[in-house]
Amino acid sequence: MLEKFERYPLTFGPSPIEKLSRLTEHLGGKVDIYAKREDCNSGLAFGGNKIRKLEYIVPDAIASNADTLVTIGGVQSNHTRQVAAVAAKLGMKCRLVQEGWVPFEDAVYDRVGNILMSRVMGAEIELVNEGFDIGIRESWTRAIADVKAKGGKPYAIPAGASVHKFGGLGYVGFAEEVRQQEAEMGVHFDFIIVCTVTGSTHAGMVVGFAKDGRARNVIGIDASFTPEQTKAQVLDIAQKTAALIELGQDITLDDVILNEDYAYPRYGVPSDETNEAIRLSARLEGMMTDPVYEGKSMQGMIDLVGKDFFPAGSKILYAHLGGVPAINAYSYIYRNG
Ligand code: 5PA
Repeated sequence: MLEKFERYPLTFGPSPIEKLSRLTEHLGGKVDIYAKREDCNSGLAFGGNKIRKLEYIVPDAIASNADTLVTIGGVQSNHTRQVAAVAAKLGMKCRLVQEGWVPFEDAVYDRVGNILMSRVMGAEIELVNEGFDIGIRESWTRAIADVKAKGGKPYAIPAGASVHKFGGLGYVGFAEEVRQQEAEMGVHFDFIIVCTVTGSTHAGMVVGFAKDGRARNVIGIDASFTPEQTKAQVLDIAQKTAALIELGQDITLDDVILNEDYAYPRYGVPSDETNEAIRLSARLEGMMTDPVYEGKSMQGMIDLVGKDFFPAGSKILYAHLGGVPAINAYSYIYRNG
């Protein structure tokens, strides 16, 4: 599906799929749970879903002769950390706008985890006091103009690398990779669980799995707490990506399954139930998840298993998209584990 697109390798290769046997057993054993470990897909500053997306964006950045990658996220954005790592690897500069998307009051929220690593990797960081919004931000447009004004050649990457013309391709490739691994493992996944915020991870999967009729088996768990905007963005990216790769099938709103039940109390703030899900998968599997994204999709998957949402015998693939470094910024919550 992606043969005509250039890809710049940044990952180790296919990310591993492992069975979560103890979690499966703990939840009653009626369904089998597996994880695809996008959280360890690369050696670039702990990896994650943005690295896979950036493989299809970097060739365009190089072709444009840019010398600075410019992007945006919240203070503890994983995306900005991954862009900083890729810029370092390519020998480019990196300019990051980090907005106050999360009203969280850990004393060192803006000193540890993702932002710490971005600083160490040499990114120039501007903290901006603006609230959460997955759309195009004025602060980002200003940063791009500023790089130009100072004689640099910016390459603009939107939040989450999502509303970029190639933003959906990486997770189309994920679906191809899963099909290959299914053939090798002799397993067929009935459902894929994905955490959704800026949308191109989910959108790419919808397009990639549409090829074998599984678009609606991709279960998005919203973590944005602005699900209408997120769902519209997933649909838009999926439709544009389908056209770009000449999928030959229409993607409609019904193909975007987004569960809104687990994003509370708001973006970036974990609920008690999210924290319990983080502890459960950590204690049963040694698999860490974070309070902003993957803890919420883990909570959603666990809750849906308990509600018999998945028919008995289903095989479920939890896409672990990374993000663990942010947990350092929430240290007070986990001070006793
Ligand atoms: C993020 C995103 P999408 O933005 O593609 O929907 O992916 C959601 C997601 N899991 C899921 C993890 C660990 C993520 O980091 N992170 C953003 C960031 O700035 O880090 C784009 C919001």
